[in-house]
Amino acid sequence: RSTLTSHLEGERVIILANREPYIHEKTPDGVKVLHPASGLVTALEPVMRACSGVWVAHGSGSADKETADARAHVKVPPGEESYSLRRVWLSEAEENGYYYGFSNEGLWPLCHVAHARPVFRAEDWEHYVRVNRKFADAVCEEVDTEDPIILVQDYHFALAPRMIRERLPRATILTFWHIPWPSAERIGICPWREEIIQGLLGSSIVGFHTQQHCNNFIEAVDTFMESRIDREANAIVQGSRRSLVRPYPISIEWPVHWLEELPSVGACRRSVREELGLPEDALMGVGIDRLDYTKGIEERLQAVDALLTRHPEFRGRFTFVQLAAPSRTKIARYRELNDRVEALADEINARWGGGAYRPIVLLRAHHEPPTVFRYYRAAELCYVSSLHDGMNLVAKEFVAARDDENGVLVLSQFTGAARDLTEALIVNPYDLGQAGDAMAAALRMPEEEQRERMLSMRRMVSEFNVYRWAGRMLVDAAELRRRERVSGRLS
Ligand code: ADQ
Repeated sequence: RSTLTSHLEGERVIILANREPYIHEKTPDGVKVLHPASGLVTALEPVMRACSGVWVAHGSGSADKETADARAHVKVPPGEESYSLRRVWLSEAEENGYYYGFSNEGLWPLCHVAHARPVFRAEDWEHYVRVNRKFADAVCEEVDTEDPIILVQDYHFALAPRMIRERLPRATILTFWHIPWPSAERIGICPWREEIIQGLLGSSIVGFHTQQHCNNFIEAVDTFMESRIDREANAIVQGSRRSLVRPYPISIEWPVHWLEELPSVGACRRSVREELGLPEDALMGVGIDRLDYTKGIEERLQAVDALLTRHPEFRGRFTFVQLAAPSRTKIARYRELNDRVEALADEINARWGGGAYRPIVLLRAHHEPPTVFRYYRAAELCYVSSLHDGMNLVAKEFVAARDDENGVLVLSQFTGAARDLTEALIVNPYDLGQAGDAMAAALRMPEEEQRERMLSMRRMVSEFNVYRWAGRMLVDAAELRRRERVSGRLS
C-alpha cells in the first residue's frame, strides 16, 4: 500500500467503472450503504482508499437518484471519506441498451467460453456508444491537469479510452479488461469489433489478467486493424502513439480489512453451523458467487452429487453451502439459470437428504462481506468451478480468510486464478467425477498437507496483492510517459 501511494505522490486518480463501490439505498430508517457483489469493486476499492481521487460510476442506488445534482459528489467510504464518488445517472432505455443489452447479452457471452450465444442488437450498440460518450465527458469534467491518470475499467467502457484521448491527448489512460479476451475468430462475431478495438487503443496501457488474453488481443488487432505491432515490446503502434498490452493478474487487499472484526476460525465454524442447523461436527463446503452461468454453479452441485454417489462415507455428513447473489435478473438467461439451480438443489436434496440432513444449502441472497468471510472460515473446502473466469477473486478471498492455515481450495482450471494458486486442487469443472473425487480428497486431506498448500497460497496472495497490481501498472505508465517525453523532445 505504501509503495502504491509513493507512486502517486500528489496525483489525483480518476477511476471510471460501471459499478459503484458503495450503493446508497433509501430505507424507512434512512440511507443504508451496501457493498456490491463485484470482483471489480473488491479489487479496486482498497486501491482508491489508498489514494485520493474520484470514482465515476453509474448511479444505481435509490437514495440520491431524484434529488442529487448531476455533478454532485459523495465522500466515501462512509466515516472515512478518502475519495469522492461521482454518479452518472442513466435513463431506463440507456441502462437496458448499454448495460443489459450490449455489455451483458453481447460482450459478456462473447468473451466467456460458456456456450451462451451472444446477442448483438443495433439499438443496444447505439446506447453503448452514447453512454460511453456520457461517461467519457463526466471523466473529462473531473480532471484538473492536462495529463491526468485515468483508470478505465472493464468491458462496459471499450469506447471511452479513445473518446477521452481525443479530448485529453496527454492523459495516461490505463484500461483494464476484467474478463477474458477471446480468440480473434470469436471476437470477429461482434459486428462492431473494429470500433471496440479502436476504442481500447486510445489507452496508454491495455491490461488483461493473463498473457494468453494479451496474445488474443494482439491477434485481434493483427486480424482486424491496420496498426503496427511491436511484438518485442508487446505494443500496438498507431502513428506516434503506442499502447502497451500487458498482463496484470488482479488480486485482493492484504490484509483483508473485513477480517479485523471477525472472531476466530473456531467461533466462525460454530456460529455458521448453528445458523444453518448443522451438527457441530458436520463437514462443510462453500461456494460464493453472483448467480451467473459462467461460474459453473450447476456443474458444482452436480459434482456434489458425484461426490455422494462415489464416496458413500460422506452421505449424511457433508453439506455444501452455496451463497448466490442474484445478478442481472432483467436478462431471461439469468432468471432461467436461477430456476435450474433451484430445481437441481431440490433434486439432489431429495436424492441424498433425509430427516434434518440436506446435502445442499442454497442461500440465494446478497450477503455483506463479513458474512461471506465468516462462511469461508467455517468451511472445510471452497469449490470455485467457473467454466471460464478472468481471474476469480473468491479463490483468493478464501485463502486470505484462512489465517488458521487450514481448509482446501478446489479450483477450476479455467480461471485466471488457477495460474497463481497452483497448490489448490485444480479440476476440470465439466468432469463431474474428477471434481467429486477432488472434494473427497480435500475432506480426507491430512492437516499437515492442508497447511503446506495453504501457507504457500497465502504467501502468493499476500505478496501479489492488489496494491502490487495497481503499482505495476503505474510503474509501466510512468516509464511510458518518460519515453514519450524523451521521443517528443527528440522528434
Ligand atoms: P466477478 O465476476 O464479479 O468479477 P469474482 O472475481 O469472483 O467475480 O468476484 C466476486 C466478488 O463478489 C467477490 O468479492 C465475492 O466475495 C463477492 N460475492 C460473490 N457472491 C457473493 C454473494 N452471494 N454475496 C456477497 N458477495 C458476493 C469480474 C471477473 C472476474 C475477476 C474480477 C476482478 O468476472 O474474473 O476476477 O472481475 O477482476
